[in-house]
Amino acid sequence: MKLAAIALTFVALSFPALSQERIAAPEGARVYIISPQNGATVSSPVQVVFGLEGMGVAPAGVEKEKTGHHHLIIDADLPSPNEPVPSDDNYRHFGGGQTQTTVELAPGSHTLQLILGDHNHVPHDPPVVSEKITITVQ
Ligand SMILES: [Cu+2]
Repeated sequence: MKLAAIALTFVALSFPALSQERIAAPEGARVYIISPQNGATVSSPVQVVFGLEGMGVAPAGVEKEKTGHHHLIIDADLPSPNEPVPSDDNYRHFGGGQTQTTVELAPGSHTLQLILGDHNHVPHDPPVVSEKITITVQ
């Protein structure tokens, strides 16, 4: 039993992402969508501009205090804060440190939300997330 606990501790220390270790977000850190505005009617492709206050942007893989990189959540809910943000059409990573993007969206209603991730793509503690906005693509 004790040996198993030691082994588990070793695994957790060896793989920080698996131990669900989360980096503290600085007080007052805020991420927000500068554009488009909530409720806007736009045409595709849609330019989405990311805003960040109280923290800096660093590329994925670069461990630097009070930084992170953007993830754009399209038509989906917030991911688990305890693991790396998923990577698919609904959860897009901007690990190069980008602060804007252009997305192709089908006509209709869509939601957009930002969540910051650390060098391991894991959300901070507490998670730095934007308001979820709804736009209409014509
Ligand atoms: Cu990421």
